Amino acid sequence: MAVLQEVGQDIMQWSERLAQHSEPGWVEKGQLTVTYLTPAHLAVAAELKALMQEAGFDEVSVDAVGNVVGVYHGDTTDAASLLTGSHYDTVRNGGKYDGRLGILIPIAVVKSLSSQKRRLPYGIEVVGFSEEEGQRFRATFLAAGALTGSFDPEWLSQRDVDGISMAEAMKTAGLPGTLAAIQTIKRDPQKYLGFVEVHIEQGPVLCGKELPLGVVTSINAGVRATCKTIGLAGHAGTTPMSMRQDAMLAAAEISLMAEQRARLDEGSVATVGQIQVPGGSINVIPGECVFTLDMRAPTDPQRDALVSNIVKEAHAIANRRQVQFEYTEVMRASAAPSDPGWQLRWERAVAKIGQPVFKLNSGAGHDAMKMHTIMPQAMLFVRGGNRGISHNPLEIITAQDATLATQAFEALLDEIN
Ligand code: HGY
Ligand code: MN
Ligand code: MN
Repeated sequence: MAVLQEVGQDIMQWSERLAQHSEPGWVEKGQLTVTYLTPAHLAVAAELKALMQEAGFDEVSVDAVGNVVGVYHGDTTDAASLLTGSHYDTVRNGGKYDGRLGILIPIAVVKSLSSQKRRLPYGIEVVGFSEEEGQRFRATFLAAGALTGSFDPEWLSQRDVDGISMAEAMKTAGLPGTLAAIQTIKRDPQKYLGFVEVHIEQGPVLCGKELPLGVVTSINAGVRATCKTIGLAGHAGTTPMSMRQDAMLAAAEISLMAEQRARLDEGSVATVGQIQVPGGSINVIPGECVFTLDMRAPTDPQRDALVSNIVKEAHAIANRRQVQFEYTEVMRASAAPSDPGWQLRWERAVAKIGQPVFKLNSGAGHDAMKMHTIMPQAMLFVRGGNRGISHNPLEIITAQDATLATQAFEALLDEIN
């Protein structure tokens, strides 16, 4: 197959083209926030649709949950397909490459195939997953969930901070917003060879080892929860320290405990990403505090031990402080070991383009861990600059590494026979 030269420049330009769309309140500050079905999100979907059409896909469509799907047929219409892609939503003030790189690289590969008028003995289906980050609604991986038949009907009635339900947001975006329409998205695994995803590493390993690419061995398991501590609001000036039921201090002690507990294990992490005293005042003892917990580990048993220890100790802290502790799990994803066959294909592809083969696990969650539930999957990581920082506007890659990743993807296609 023709080797793609300097395709990385195209990919960097396409990344900028997508990154021009951001939400009010963020775009004015030059920050990137694209959450599910906002006008900025719809604008990115339109750009992806156009990019796929320009690249020569045979079919391009937007499905009932907002996934942008491009199909490049194989040499026979009943050929099975390679499924690939990643997400195009972002965290708040996120980076330009998280998710998007894994859509743009296969678009570049199809563009090369189409320009050569080449057909493979299998099709290529590229999915721009519409929602992976779980920002606007507590419905993480909802897009991949629709493809795997695990879309939770409850999600449709979830409301965002403005009280808009997901179903209403779908209808406003011109989508059906019905479970029946969403259930038609489920993929039949028999029609696919497997799922591959290219993604930035989002960590410091490849950068530290000065390697452009890494083959993923497994994706860590995770649990996310929303939490609330309920104490007693009181006068900050007259209430003695010994008589307080301070909800925020209970949350703070729980947060520090979670940090300490995660430090005990190799590979476990625990994060309080959001914390707030609703309706708080400078001179009022917090009566209530809401916060989130994100807990992960390389295996399900290690994750489960981490979660149960943290939740048990959180209740003990709350009791000691005469505060109530409420815990609501909002996401649970099992560890997703790479399919050995697809992992080997990535290893061979990386070697074939003359790059060192380095294997690592993924601390970050990905659409691939959801697709893992119905078909074999494996991922390729691309080095992140700035020590691999991510979920941060400092997230960066190079055009050269984007070119290498695209060449590796092309080489992977040769490994499928
Ligand atoms: O949080 C994650 O691991 C992913 O970036 N959504
Ligand atoms: Mn992310
Ligand atoms: Mn991601």
